[in-house]
Amino acid sequence: THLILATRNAGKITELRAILEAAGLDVELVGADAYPDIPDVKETGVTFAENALLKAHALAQATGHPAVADDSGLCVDVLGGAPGIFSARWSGTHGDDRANLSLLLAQLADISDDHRAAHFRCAAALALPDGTQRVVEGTLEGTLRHTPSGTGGFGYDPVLQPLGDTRTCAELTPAEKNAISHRGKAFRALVPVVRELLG
Ligand code: ITT
Repeated sequence: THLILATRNAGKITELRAILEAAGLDVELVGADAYPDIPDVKETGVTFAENALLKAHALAQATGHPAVADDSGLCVDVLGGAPGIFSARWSGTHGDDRANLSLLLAQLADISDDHRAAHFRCAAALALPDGTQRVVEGTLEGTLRHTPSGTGGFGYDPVLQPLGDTRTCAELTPAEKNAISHRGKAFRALVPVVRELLG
């Protein structure tokens, strides 16, 4: 089966390939970049799940192949859950990880260590060309550092320190991150759904 990863985020694609291949899915994974003529869907949902379903459904309809999508972000307690679904465009420029991270750290400059709880959240959606849709979620709880550390991963990884660890997500190996991450949890939960619906 041809399974399309409905994302143009390179960091996500790397992680999703590793997570889905480790789960032993017998599918050919093709990134959305293989379909450059299909315009990006507007993320008009108000939840991670809605946006993940929008992305997966749009690509499944446009290509005629089953598609999986990820909608994810960082939710900071003291900011009432922001940036949340706006994580990729928090600074105003979509996908500018450095600018997004700098703005967030500036906004949290006066917040002490005791009040820097945050979590990553990921919604993983599967959509079939016949309109069938499924979505599951995963989270990774942690605290936010005052300064970035590490070069792995992407996005806000250099500042999120998972509960129970002394390193940031950007200091974990890819396998260590996938084992505990919001994305790893969500997509491992999606695998049996993919098996059930695609065989
Ligand atoms: P696609 O819509 O093409 O998948 P995107 O980057 O626009 O790509 P999202 O709207 O889901 O995707 O935004 C995800 C953002 O959340 C991402 O740009 C990061 O800033 C942040 N994020 C999500 N998962 C993360 C992770 O594992 N580590 C660090 N930051 C993460």
